[in-house]
Amino acid sequence: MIRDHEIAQLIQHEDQRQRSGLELIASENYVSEQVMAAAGSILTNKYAEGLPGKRYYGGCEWVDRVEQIAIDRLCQLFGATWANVQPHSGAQANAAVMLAALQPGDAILGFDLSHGGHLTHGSPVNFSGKLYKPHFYGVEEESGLIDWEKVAIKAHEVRPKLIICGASAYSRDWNYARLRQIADEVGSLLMADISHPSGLIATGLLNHPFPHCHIVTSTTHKTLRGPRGGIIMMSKDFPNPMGIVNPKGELRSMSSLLDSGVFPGTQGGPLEHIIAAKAIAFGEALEPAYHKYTRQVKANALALALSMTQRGYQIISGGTDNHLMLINLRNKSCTGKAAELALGKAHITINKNMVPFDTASPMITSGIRLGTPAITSRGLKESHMDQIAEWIDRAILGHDNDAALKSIGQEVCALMEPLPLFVA
Ligand code: DSN
Repeated sequence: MIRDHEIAQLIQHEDQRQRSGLELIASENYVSEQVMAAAGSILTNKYAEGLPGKRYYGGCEWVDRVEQIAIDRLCQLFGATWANVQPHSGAQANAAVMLAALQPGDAILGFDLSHGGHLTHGSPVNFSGKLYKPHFYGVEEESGLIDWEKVAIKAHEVRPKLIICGASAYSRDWNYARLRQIADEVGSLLMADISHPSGLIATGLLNHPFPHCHIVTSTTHKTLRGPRGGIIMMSKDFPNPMGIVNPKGELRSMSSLLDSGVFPGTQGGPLEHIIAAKAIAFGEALEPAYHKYTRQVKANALALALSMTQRGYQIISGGTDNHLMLINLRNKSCTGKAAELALGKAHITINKNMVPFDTASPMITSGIRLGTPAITSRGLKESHMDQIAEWIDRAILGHDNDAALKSIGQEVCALMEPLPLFVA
């Protein structure tokens, strides 16, 4: 019970916003009551720097068990043999990997942010682009697809120490096997950041980065449907290829470098309340109901993409294999910014997004990104997707007509308000 009236009221408004609207931000989701309860639990009071059984503080006997359960369930979910569940976010997970695997100034090769990549994969405004020497691959202008042979050419040209695959706005699957061949040819480590599609990967609906990728990172709050946070995993440990030794002169394992990359490298005390919530979410993801959920996420995305295409919207890469789609609005006389604003007035939450080869700025953009993880958690099915596409189309075409947007908003709320926030 929150007694701070000011904050309680604001949380109440946000609760109402989440219940009444259509949440189409591809990176958002709704968690179960038990995940929320753990995230708000008494474990927030505990300091536990270190790892289970190896802490710098007393009194860790219970959080040790919580954290070990989280590690074990995560390894089971992804077929990993090693995991660290402490990163506070996906960005923190990626920072820890780079600290462990690279020296400042080393070359890295990632997917271009403006083509759908992520800030932490080498953007010049991020630590990854400031501390390391970033190079990028992108999609083809015609097809909107990544050409793996062009990635190979780029890798041979720049000889990166780390190749990063994974994206925030790419609706197609990844060829991890080909990327591993490329990494081996140039003597690079290969890291997959599966933050977006991790839930679909865990349930076998997309290619699996293991055993091809040396290291895999993810957030836990997108398709994985856990609390906000990050994770790092490996399917097989190996001696670090950088030749880093311990005080006895022995080559350190990659797992020990990654653990050190998280703590003390980039973080202090782990958030054991969030780790408990992660453990619960991983447990939920091991249940058959979660497989049903991820299949529905994918089916909903396919249905929404089809309905948008039928209304004349151009989806980058021509469709979707996963939970999201990136839509080019250049043929609709509406910028991404204007679409985001108009849809917001109609109680439909989306984000503006640059499209590949965009000439508009990141604050304006020529596109929008739509995703189905959150609406699927609320119980929506393929049969609802055409209605959603119709609302989006009406809102974009009438983006400067506030009365029309208000009327769409009333229809949206009539559908969404009676639905629960979380359907297992
Ligand atoms: N904010 C995440 C997303 O929306 O995809 C990326 O960090």
